[in-house]
Amino acid sequence: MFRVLHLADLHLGYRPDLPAPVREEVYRARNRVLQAAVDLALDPRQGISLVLIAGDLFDNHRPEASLVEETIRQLTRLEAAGIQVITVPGNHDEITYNDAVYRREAGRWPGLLVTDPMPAKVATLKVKGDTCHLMAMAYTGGVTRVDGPLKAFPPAEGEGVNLAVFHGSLDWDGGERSLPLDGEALAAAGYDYIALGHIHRGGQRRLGRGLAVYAGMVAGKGFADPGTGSWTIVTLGDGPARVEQVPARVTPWRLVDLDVTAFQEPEELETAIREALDPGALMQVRLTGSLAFDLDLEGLQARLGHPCPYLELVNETAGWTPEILESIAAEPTIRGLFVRRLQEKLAGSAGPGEAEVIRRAIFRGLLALKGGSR
Ligand SMILES: [Mn+2]
Repeated sequence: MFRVLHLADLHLGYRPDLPAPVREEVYRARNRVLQAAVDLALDPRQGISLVLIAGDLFDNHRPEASLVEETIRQLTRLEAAGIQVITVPGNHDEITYNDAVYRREAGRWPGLLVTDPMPAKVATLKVKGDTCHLMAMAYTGGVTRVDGPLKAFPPAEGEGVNLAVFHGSLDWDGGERSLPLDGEALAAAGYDYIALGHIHRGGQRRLGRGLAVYAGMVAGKGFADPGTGSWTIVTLGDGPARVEQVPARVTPWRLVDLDVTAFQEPEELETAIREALDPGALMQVRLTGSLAFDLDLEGLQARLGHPCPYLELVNETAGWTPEILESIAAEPTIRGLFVRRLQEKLAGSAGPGEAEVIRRAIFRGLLALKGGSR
């Protein structure tokens, strides 16, 4: 029996789309995730004997030299402690290119670096006395033959644990550009555990007698790709594969939708935002519904200060409530005239598409007349 730390999609070197100081902070924190993984693997309480990296260790095929050095240093710590490490290139850190990190550093990459362009048995390892057959591949543009989901997987060996590592998508939906894997063929191959990378939200599925698991991305890339916040540890060699998730200390990305329709005053909105905030998270608060007051997003953001590592307010409201618009339209002012004109247009609009454009024009126009930008 042995325990495996299954990693995938660390995306080291990724810089999020955030203002400069926060971006660099999040970038540095993400690059420390590998060290955290190695620390976890070296923790004697975890009893890890094997570390699998199922693709997209790096965010691109040519990461910064200092990051490459640090990565090699961390993986060497595993080797020095007698923990075996297997690296499979992904689609972000594709091995295809001549200047790909895995081509340039192949000679000194710690552990086993998988380079076979088609599914193959790449090694038979001895792990804590167990025999472990390892099947894997490295997608290589122009060499890997894909004209549909991959089906030609080497069959499991009779004795020992059969372990597969792939970076791709189980069962092609047609819109997926990365390596498609045929679930039925994988099930028929008879592996005990299929360590997958590529799907960042993680997940697992029974495949024949084995278990296919997406470890998921531990540290998020953004509000739409927030990461799992947990490590995947697997016990093999003693009955069916057993998977456990261990919480990781990473900064969460959290997106909160807040309906503003019920609020009468900006202060109520401010209070509701404060209540929705997680002080340890990178946060986006999306305002929805209709506004019963003037929304001064910049002013609101300034009043909120820095209650968490990052806070982004996004106005996705439908604009002002009809009552507010009526009262603005009644004003003997430029903005009153503006609203009256556009409301006339709205009354004679051709269809819902045009009406929506006019509503947005009213909303943006009113903000512009106030000197606001959103
Ligand atoms: Mn990925």
